Amino acid sequence: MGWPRKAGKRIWLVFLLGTLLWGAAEIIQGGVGVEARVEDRVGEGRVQGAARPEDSAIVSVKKWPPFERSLEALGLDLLFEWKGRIYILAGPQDLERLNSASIPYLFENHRFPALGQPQVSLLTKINGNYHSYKELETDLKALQAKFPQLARVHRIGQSHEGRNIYALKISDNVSEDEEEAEVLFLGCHHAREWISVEVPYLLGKYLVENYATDPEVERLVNKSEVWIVPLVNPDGLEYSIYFYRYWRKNRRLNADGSYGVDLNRNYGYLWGFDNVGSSPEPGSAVYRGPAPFSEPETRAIRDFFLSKNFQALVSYHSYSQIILYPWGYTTKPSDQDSLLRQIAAKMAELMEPVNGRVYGYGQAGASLYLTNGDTTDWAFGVAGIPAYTIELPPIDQLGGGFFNPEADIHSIFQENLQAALHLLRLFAQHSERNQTPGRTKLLTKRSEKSK
Ligand code: 0X9
Ligand code: CA
Ligand code: ZN
Repeated sequence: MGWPRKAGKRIWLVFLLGTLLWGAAEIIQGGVGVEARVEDRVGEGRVQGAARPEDSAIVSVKKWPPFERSLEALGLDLLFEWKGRIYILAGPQDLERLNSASIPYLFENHRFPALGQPQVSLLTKINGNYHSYKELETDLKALQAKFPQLARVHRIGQSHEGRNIYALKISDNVSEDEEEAEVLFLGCHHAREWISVEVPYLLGKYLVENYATDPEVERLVNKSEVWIVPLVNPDGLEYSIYFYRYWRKNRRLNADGSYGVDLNRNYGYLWGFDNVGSSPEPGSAVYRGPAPFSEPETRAIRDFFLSKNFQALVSYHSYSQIILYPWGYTTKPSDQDSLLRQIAAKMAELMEPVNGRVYGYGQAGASLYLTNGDTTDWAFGVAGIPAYTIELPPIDQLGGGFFNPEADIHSIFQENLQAALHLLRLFAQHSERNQTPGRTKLLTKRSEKSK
């Protein structure tokens, strides 16, 4: 969940910014007063899942191997390492866990006074230029209205709280299902990763707006069906905007009174493989849910995916500035490792000259940390297609973590556009060469192989 790679002095600035947003969220929240107070959630002597900013603390634990090993099992929200300590965003339930694991910690809230530059234009609206659910809905429908031949909005499901999950289709003859390469781009499994809504949305906008003037865009749009689901977790995003900026999961009310399932641990391939890559504890930031595909949001993606014949998938997240591919559940490479690596390397190579940002790449389970039940292991596991998690900038917490300045949205999109165009070229070309409809046999399907 965004583990740092280096430390430096910018730590202060970053945290000041975070605290500022935090403060703003509290103000809004005070005015709205929807969420239960913490006392309401302490039932029968049990502290329930933290949800509001004032319920959480930043604590630090000494970076010491035995502590690190115990921490791994707790599924806490690790923020960064600094001067030999690990900083953690912890709610009351998390503090209980640290207590029962006998891990000593220090409260660090005093280190981060609210100063510094806002990263979104808080004076106009709290999410600045980032899309809220409603703003995205409006903008998607506007794209369809402006480019009726090329863009169409589909509703592929609903969230727990009844918000629509939209898929934007971009293609020539968009109302017809043609024999063209299908590629899927997903955004915002995780609520606080706001930039991951913007990148896929802007990709769709770019393709339709440049269709008439850019012959390559025209060719790619004609030869493929690009599907974009910019907001997989609408309830979580709204919660992150209006209540608690650091929210990650969806908004399921769990049996123990805590909230949220980590949608990127709820997919059905090797779901719950172990308790390192996901957690069985409802209050955990990486809670996998009660069953594979227990969540309406992941079911929407599953059913939509299975109704099509996708040849590649990208799921945008933040942060770490790295391109990841399966497997995530193990450090062992897949049988397609060299091909997955080669495509990732090419994407990173095309991205770098745009703004000078260097994206790392590698197998997810070996590069970042283990996960199970994530989107890309599932897509690769069941359909054998190249599936990438692109962790958008910055590289680390010190570079801003989940809080990308509005001014960076455009440049982050521009570099990611090059990676997306590369994938489209690869598959649009492939289906041209094959002249065969449906899935190209770029990768061998697992189901077709002898076990
Ligand atoms: O933990 C995640 O779900 C992703 N990182 S994030 O900080 N955006 O939460 C990483 C998923 C990478 N995929 C695998 N490791 N399988
Ligand atoms: Ca078409
Ligand atoms: Zn994420």
